[in-house]
Amino acid sequence: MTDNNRRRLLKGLLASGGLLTLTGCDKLSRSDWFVDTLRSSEKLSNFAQHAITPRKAMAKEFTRADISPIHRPNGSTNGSGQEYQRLAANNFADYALRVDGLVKNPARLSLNDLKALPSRTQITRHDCVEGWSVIGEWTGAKLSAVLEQVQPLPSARYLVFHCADSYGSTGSRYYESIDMEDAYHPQTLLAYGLNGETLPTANGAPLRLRVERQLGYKMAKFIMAIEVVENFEDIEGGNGGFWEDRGYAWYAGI
Ligand SMILES: Nc1nc2c(c(=O)[nH]1)N[C@H]1C(S)=C(S)[C@@H](COP(=O)(O)O)O[C@H]1N2
Ligand SMILES: [Mo]
Repeated sequence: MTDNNRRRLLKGLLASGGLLTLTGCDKLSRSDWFVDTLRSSEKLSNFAQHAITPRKAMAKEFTRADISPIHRPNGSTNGSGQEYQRLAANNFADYALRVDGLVKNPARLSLNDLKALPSRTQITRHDCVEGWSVIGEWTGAKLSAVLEQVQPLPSARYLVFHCADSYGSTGSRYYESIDMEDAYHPQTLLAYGLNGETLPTANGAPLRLRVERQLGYKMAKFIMAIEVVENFEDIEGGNGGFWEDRGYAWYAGI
């Protein structure tokens, strides 16, 4: 849809109040949650702005021929802690992702539960802030599908990913956060597969985030829990991520 068409559609929508039309329009459609949020009128102008200049572009996707021979791991190459070690020893058969916080239906999702959700496979480039890139084929559950199940409350603004490792000798747990815009993006995945195989330990087994238009440090590996929050001021250093607490930008768009 061109910007002009989008503007025209929006004008029509705002005049008629016909928000349901949105669900028929691919470019504008969101989850029911999002449409529900729209129904509260104070959010409407905010929405109009987003629809006209969306932060929704798709990241470039590549072909199989472009896949890097080795998907270079970085940061922690294994989870740590008793719980993670116990789960890993049993091939993650007893793993369950906890999803809680500001949601209507808190959930515990096994790998089989996650694999039963709508999934996506995409060949994308991973860019690390250190200046190197790798291309890999990721398979995972769409994060939007998880959110449709747990139903974030209207006050929900961010998802915080709690990981099983503490990086280096800091003793602090790795964690990351993204906003709802990225959470509902169609390429945002909870990945359990890399290059046609089960996600290797070094790359974040059993589950890692793919948020394709941001730098590598946003892509939390060894995810144990997702907490839905209104703000992250009281979590760890208060800046929304392990590296953010050490000075990196919270929004690492590329
Ligand atoms: N839990 C956790 N997630 C993490 C990291 C980490 O150390 N721990 N490192 C980040 C960084 S800086 C990068 S570049 C990528 C590396 O992903 P890869 O190991 O699959 O290449 O993971 C990110 N996610
Ligand atoms: Mo990185």
